[in-house]
Amino acid sequence: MAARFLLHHAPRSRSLGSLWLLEEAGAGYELHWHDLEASTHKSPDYLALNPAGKVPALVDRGPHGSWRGVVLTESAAIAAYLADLLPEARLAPAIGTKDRAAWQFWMAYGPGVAEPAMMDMAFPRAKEPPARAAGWPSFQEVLARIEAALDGRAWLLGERFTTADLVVGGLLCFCNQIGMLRAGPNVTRYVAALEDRPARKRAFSMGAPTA
Ligand SMILES: N[C@@H](CCC(=O)N[C@@H](CS)C(=O)NCC(=O)O)C(=O)O
Repeated sequence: MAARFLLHHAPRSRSLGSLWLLEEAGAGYELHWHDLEASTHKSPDYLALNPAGKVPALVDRGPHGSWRGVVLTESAAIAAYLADLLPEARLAPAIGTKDRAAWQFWMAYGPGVAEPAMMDMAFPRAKEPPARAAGWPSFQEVLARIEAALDGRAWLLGERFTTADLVVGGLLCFCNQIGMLRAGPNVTRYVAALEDRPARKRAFSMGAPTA
């Protein structure tokens, strides 16, 4: 039987976060490699899976391989889905536990606040929107919030790594790679610990198959 999950992935792209997650979870998966330069992610077949024409997209074939048409896009949605689907991987606090609220917050904070703030920093707008109308603050304020959240904690939720670290921390690692992270001591330590995770190293060292 084919692996349960099929990840549409491209090197040096956001889909690395989903690959990292599959490695953290120890899930069985196959990869469909895309070449963004060759626009394979704009083919009609792929647009039928993800009309946005972006990676990642995760196909879930179901526990017995018989599901059809179950496709998730959006990195944070994929992370939340897999964390709940694979509770034995302990990548999210269970529903009904105290830590779940914080996990839910950070899972929304990554794509809803931290990432837009990071994009605003990388690509400043010609005209800033009024602060009261913008849904996110400056990236330096985002960093200050994460710095405070990590005080005395290894990970965002405490002693246990969760998908919140993958979603929010993965963005910080990306900023670090491109030299845009002006971080305090907690975030600096946090990014180093994330970069040191074996599952992340495996995901980041996988090369596309040669034709
Ligand atoms: N919000 C989406 C963004 C995905 C995304 O922007 N992917 C980029 C790669 S980093 C992409 O596929 N770009 C190709 C294109 O738009 O042509 C997510 O988090 O999954």
